[in-house]
Amino acid sequence: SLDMEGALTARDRVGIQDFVLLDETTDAAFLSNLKKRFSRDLIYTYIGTLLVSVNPYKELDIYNKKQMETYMGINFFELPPHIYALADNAYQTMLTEFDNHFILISGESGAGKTEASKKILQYYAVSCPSTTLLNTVRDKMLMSNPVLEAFGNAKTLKNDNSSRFGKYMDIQFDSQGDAVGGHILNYLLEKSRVVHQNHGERNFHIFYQLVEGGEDDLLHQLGLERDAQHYNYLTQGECAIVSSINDRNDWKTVKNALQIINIEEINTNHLFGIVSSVLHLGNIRFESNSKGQAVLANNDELRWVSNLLGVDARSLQEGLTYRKIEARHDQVLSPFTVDHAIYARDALAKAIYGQTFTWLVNRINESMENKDPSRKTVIGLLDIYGFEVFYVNSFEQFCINYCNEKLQQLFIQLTLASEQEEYEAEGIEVIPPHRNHIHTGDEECLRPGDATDLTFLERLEDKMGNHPHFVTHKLADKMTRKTLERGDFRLLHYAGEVTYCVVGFLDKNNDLLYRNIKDVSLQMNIFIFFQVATQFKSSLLKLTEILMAKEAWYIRCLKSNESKQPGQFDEALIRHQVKYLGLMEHLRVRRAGFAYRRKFDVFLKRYKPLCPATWPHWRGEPADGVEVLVQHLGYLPNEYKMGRTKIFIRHPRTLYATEDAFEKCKHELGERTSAVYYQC
Ligand code: AD9
Ligand code: MG
Repeated sequence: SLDMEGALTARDRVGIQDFVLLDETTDAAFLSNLKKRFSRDLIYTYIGTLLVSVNPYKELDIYNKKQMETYMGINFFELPPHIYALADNAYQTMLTEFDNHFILISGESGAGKTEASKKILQYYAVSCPSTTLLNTVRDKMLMSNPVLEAFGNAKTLKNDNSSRFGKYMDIQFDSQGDAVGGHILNYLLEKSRVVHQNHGERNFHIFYQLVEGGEDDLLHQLGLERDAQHYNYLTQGECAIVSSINDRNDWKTVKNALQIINIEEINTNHLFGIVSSVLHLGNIRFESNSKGQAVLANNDELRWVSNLLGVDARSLQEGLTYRKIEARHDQVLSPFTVDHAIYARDALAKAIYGQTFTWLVNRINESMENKDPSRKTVIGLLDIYGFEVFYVNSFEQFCINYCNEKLQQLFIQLTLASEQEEYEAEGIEVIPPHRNHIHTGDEECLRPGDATDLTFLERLEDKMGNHPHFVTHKLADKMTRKTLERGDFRLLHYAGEVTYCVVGFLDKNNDLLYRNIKDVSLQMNIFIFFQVATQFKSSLLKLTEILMAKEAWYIRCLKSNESKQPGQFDEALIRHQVKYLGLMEHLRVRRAGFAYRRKFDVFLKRYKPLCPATWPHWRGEPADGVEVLVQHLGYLPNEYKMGRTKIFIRHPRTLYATEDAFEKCKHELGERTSAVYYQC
């Protein structure tokens, strides 16, 4: 019967689509709701306007054009939660309020951040009004993705397409809402991957794409073998072939994308020349002569490198085997040992690749540049590398995790402050909720200037010795000491404990190129400037400023399981993420004051069928209509407050009851309500 149907509400079928409406704010209730939805492929759930997303590890049919159209211009809460709804809401708000926004996408490695950012970009590409001229800007923005992913993503143990750089992209809109331009800021590429990969990991995708997919002619010109196994820099991880990756197809996509972002053929050739030169460099071997000095074991590769880069072969050879020492007016060449030579070779490969990446980002930015200087607003998309912990963690993990820590702090700062601000703006008084202490790391660590890795560690001990979230072998108690090596330090991050091995920290931090290698590399016109890893901290600081000046939207991505299995919901893993991402806290803050708030007109539009006085039309002010409506529904005075533009509802159950009534009424009204509410 109708009653029975009515009783089986949306809630039973698909769980609660907004955690704010949960009966109780326990971890168990939270997880059970998430699981219920996940089992029905409903990967999105709100906490108010924050979007929680659980990686399904399978293609869902929810990202097509029809879905996009469904979400265009809708009210946020009217349709099932979707990333398009959040994208649309940010966009509509930007248009009506003419201000800047950003979408912060966070979550650990493999949680789905990059996929989310792509979905958002695709949504804007389809949903914004279009003219032929602007279509080209749009295509370029979309096509920047495959290119940057080819050069900046790699297979790691956590993710087959792991971002190894941080990316902040501004999408610029004119006052009509047309996407008119874009700009990318990139953060600290993990250059060490160019010369070294851990077991089970790969180098950056582009190398395999080129070797697998590159046309015969091209490979011939570049002196490359069609075999990744041939290259030192591609084989250390022993997994050149990955089942989820089709390097040959990706090669075509990247080539096409390079064209669309206006990289001329000559530069494309140059670009692949440089990529190849890195592979050749990696195959240069050294031998020790009778004096213990490094000499080249093979000349072919050197010749290829010098040809491809357009640098003098002799000075390249010299740069790889001698150090230039300046003595008064003289320059003295001091020979390297084999180890030093390998170090110099790898340093050059990393520098070349790093600068190429910077060059690419600059070219992409030129091509997406907004030529019209008139007033514009932006939506920024932040997609960085996620928090990651491996068996051995080095400088790269330290920077990545530090970056995540900073963004978590920003999130906390922004969400709590903005909650308070909204109450004030609406003239509503609430007592701020009690907050648990949230762990913060210490940024003191990101400073150069030590002589060796171990003196760096000692200085860390001096500086941080008393910090409760920092421990080393020397500082540890007996039990903990057993789990630490002498060169280790351990930090308690917001997302968990990580043990870092300091070996190589200093080199990586200083990012030194030997002097004469630097001279060689300066011969290449592609070099624009030298980026030092320690700039990272200040660039993150700048990023924070950029973000603080905008209105924030949040997507919190959760990794469903460690083995990339479709549909698998690893409860312990998810519980841990829910905890460290502060989702329960966020939820409690949302509910501590007034759990729910909606603009008067929106509230009225949805619930007006519930009251004869407001159905089908309310002719007066929306605020008055809302008042009449809630009186009719029997809201008690302490259950809600009328703000300046919104109604605030204290307990979810109040709204909940209203929702249930609405569900029932919808059946009775049948076709009269046209919106496809809760069509999941
Ligand atoms: V990392 O910090 O860059 O290592 P991300 O970016 O968080 O990480 P990514 O977006 O790359 O993770 O997602 C990892 C994989 O999960 C993807 O390659 C997809 O295979 C899978 N994934 C993620 N999101 C979705 C989705 N919405 N639908 C289907 C998804 N599959
Ligand atoms: Mg990513």
